[in-house]
Amino acid sequence: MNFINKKIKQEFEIDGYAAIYSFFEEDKIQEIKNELDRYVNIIAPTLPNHHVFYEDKEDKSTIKNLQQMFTYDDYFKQLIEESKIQELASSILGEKAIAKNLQYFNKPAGVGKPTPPHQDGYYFMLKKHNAVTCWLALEKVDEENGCIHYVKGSHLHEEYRPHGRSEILGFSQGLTDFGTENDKLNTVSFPGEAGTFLIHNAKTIHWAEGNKSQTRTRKALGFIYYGESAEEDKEAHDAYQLKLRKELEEKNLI
Ligand SMILES: O=C(O)CCC(=O)C(=O)O
Repeated sequence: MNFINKKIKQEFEIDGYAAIYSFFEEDKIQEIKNELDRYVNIIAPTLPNHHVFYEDKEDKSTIKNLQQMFTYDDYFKQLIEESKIQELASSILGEKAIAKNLQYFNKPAGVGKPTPPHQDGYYFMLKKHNAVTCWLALEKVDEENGCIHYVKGSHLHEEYRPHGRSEILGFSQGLTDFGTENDKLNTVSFPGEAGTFLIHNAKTIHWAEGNKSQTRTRKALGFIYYGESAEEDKEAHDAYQLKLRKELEEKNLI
C-alpha cells in the first residue's frame, strides 16, 4: 500500500471516513461529466423505472438518481472496476473490492430533496460489514446545494441505529433517532470544489440537506464496493427491493 493510501486508511479507521480534495485532475472530472451527460441523454430514457428516479417523473430535467450505471455502460464499468477508486477501496477494505453499485446523486436546483441521515450497511444486509462507499462531487458542493455531512466515529458502534421508512425517493430508510447531542457534536460537513472525493464506512452515519439554490444543481457519483469475503443475504435484499419497487409504482413516484 502506498504512503497516501496508508494515511487515508488511518484516518478512515478512526473517523469512519476520509476526504481527498484532488483525487482526479480537472480534465478527468470534465471527462466524467461529459460521459454522464451522454448517459443521462441517451441511456437514462431506456432504463427500467427502478434504475432512474426523478423528483417529478413528468419533468425529466428533475433527474435525481441513477442506479447500477456500470451494468449498462462500458465507460462507467471501467470507472468503477478498473480505476484508482477501486484500488483505494481495496486498500481500505484490506481485500479485493468488488463493485456493487454506481449511482448518480443529483439534487436539482430548487427542488432537490434532503438525503436523510442513514447508514448504508443497513440497506446492504451484509453478514459482515466489510463495505465502503466512495463519493465524488462533480461540481462545487456547499451548505446551500447540499454537501455531505458525516457523524465522526459513528462507525465504531456495534449495532446499527434504528431506521424507518423515509419519504425520500432513492433513500427508503432513514435514522429514526437522529439528532442526539453526540450526533450534533460530532457532525462534520464536507463542502468542496468539483473533484472532492469522500470514502466512508458502511456504518458511518451521513446525510445532506436539500438544495436551497434556485440556480445550481448538486451532481455527484457514489461507488459502492463490498470486500470479496462479504456475505450478502441476497434473498432478503432482492425481496425488499421488489417490495419497494411495487410501493413506489403504486404511489406513482416511479
Ligand atoms: O449524495 C447524497 O446526497 C447521498 C450519498 C449517499 O448517501 C451515499 O453515497 O451513500
